[in-house]
Amino acid sequence: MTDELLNKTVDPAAKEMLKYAYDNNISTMFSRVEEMKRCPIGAEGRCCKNCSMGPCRFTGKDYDKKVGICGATLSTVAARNLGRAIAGGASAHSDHGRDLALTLKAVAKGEAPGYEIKDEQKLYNIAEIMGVETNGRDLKDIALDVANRALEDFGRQEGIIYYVSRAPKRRQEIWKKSGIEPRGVDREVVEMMHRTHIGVDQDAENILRHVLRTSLSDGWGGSMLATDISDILFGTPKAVSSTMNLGVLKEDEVNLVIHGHEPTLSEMIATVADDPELIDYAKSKGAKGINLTGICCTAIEVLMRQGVPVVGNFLQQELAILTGAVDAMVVDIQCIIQALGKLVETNHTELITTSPKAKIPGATHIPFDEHNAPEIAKQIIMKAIDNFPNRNGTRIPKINSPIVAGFSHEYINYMLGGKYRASFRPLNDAIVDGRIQGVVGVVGCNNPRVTHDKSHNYLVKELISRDYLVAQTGCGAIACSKYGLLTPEAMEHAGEGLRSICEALGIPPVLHLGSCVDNSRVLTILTQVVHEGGLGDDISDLPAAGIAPEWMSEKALSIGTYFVASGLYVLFGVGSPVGGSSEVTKIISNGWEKLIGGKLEFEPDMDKILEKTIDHIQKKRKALGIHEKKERVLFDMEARRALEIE
Ligand code: NFS
Repeated sequence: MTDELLNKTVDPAAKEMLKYAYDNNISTMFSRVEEMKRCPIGAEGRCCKNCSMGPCRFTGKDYDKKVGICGATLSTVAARNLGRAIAGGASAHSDHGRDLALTLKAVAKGEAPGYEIKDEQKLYNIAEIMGVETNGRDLKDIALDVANRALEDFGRQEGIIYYVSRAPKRRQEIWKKSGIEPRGVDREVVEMMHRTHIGVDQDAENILRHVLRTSLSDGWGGSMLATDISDILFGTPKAVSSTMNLGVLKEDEVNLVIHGHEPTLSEMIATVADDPELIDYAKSKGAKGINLTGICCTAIEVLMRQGVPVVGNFLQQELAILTGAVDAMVVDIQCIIQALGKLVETNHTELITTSPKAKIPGATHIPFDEHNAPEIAKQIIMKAIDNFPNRNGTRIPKINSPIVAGFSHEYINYMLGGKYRASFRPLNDAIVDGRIQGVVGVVGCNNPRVTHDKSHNYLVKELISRDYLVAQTGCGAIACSKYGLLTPEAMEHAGEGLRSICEALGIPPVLHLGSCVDNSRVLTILTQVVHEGGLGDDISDLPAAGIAPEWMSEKALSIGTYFVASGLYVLFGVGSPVGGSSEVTKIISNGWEKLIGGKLEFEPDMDKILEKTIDHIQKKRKALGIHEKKERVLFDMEARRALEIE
């Protein structure tokens, strides 16, 4: 049994903690996944519980020919289930974006002490996109208008969201033609819930079209706003080095772990943690200092901007507490599992919830308010310090890896061309001449149904060895950085072409782009590659693809779908939430490809994912006429003259 449990991860630090959990009879997600068998009906989207005549389950022989009590077909049911999941994912990202817009508004009005506008240039850029006048205006007035326009995008009833104009022209036309231009973020989500209510939209293709629209309101709306406003308030990331994995916890310092998603509180904690008074207070309790670390996406936000080390990804949240060294874990929203509340009953960790939207039984609640952030951040750090003397033996795995993160779209632009001639030209040229075959995003969660971190690492290594540049975000980025794949040294795994480019440009072959909302940075990068020229006139022309090999959240589904709606081929591992309906499976792959140029597939076999990704990218290269390797010819004078004569 231990071996079986230990084989659920490839991470040696996680293995150490799982062994401890096993020896002490402590359950974790890794063990509970064995006890909780998957419901095959629900897993494939074959169950409708949208009204209380049911739940109607599509089972038995010829299940696909059955209908529910209301007459709903399996394709309607599967499409509705996917629609509701994506509405959930889109609202999570977007509510996060809304909170940041409200914070920006409070900062602009001088009501959020401790916060400031860190990246003025980014504010000007976003103001321009939103049509906010900047000439001769006070920075705070511009920020107020930007915040108000961002907020308009959530509640917009007519017209379309501002950022649609950022997409390539042809993409905008495709959205318009197929009727999926996103209007207000809230409107699309509400309409998704309405359409999937009993007795409303009963045409799978039509429901799924609105799924695309809802996801676009996330990708080009809520998520992109979250990223941009975070950059304005906390700074646009630049390359930064740090460390990763459970070994970043310290034996002799107060360990405070931040977990969740929004950077607002975590940034403030990172700022306040250096306060000499607090450090003295920590010393008075016998600690050498305060060690701030994080888990999941909020950790990535402060990693990208302040180099804060990361304890681990989604599946490591319980394991961090089991080290006995986490004096406090402060959480906000999303991906914080309820089991933590129970786990801290028998461990010394103080679990602190901070959002009115996310309380957990067993946790202490300290409500966060951006109008009084430094005080609250201090209070939280004091709680961690006060808990340091209560430790009852620690077992920190001595395992961590270096990482380079911080590849925002702006920083990549700068890396590619230098400050005065920033441009994506070198990247486009490398793709055209084949030294880089294509660009693949390998992103998303961990899922205990598949081996922790294994698929992320396998795919990334295989891709870079074949000259595909990889971009990563979220728990996928944490997964690969634990094995050194997000450092310049990862070059040794890269193919010759990719290596030559990375060496020339000084970038690693795997780029860490940020948290999950920062997948919107990938949209911006792909758009800039299109605008740079030479690779078609739309995202769907690019030799690019996206993979979420270990996904589990509704947010992941929303991200994958907005990439599809933006023209990309996206593959998910694990299993298909619509696998029960062959019709829905067809609509989201071939049907969507015809409609909008992108397609969504679910494929549990990693080798098939790799093969399909490569096939797709090679097809795109062929369509662009760049599939044949051209030797780069250096012309001498004689050759030049010959050309002129012709
Ligand atoms: Ni993304 Fe970030 Fe991780 Fe999955 Fe959860 S932390 S928002 S949802 S588990 S990648």
